[in-house]
Amino acid sequence: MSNTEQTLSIIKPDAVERNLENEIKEMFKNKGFVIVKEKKIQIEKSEAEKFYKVHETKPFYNDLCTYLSSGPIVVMILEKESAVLGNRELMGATNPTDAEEGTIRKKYGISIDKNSVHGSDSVDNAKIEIDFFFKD
Ligand code: IDP
Ligand code: MG
Repeated sequence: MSNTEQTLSIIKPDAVERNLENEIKEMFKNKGFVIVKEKKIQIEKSEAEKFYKVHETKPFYNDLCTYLSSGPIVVMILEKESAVLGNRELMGATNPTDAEEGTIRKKYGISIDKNSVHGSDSVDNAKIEIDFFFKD
């Protein structure tokens, strides 16, 4: 039985700024992800606050939203079998220090805040996040 899913991926400002967009996309493609839609945008802080609303009580919320809106990002819909979990595995742990060899965050992440990529954490959140960026 096939279980094709879509998930939302963001290449964050630290990675776009270092021109890592193509290398990171290659890592997705090499794992069998299809990039269904993509766009390079810069968002307002107010939009980042909406996107990360789940974290609004966290001490790092304000810095996180300032950061995500600080420069261009690449937002993508990725598709493959079990895409949500597969993307989380390929991204690696939130803190690059804890990320496994071969993951994007291990390879490119600078710190827990500048960790190069975002990925949806569940199928339900993937739908919400895809709508957030791609609902016309
Ligand atoms: P995730 O991106 O691996 O799903 P979340 O816990 O959802 O991690 O946190 C969202 C983002 O907030 C992280 O990617 C990271 O950039 C930032 N973040 C998470 N925890 C901390 C922290 O303790 N200090 C600073 N930033 C953090
Ligand atoms: Mg998360």
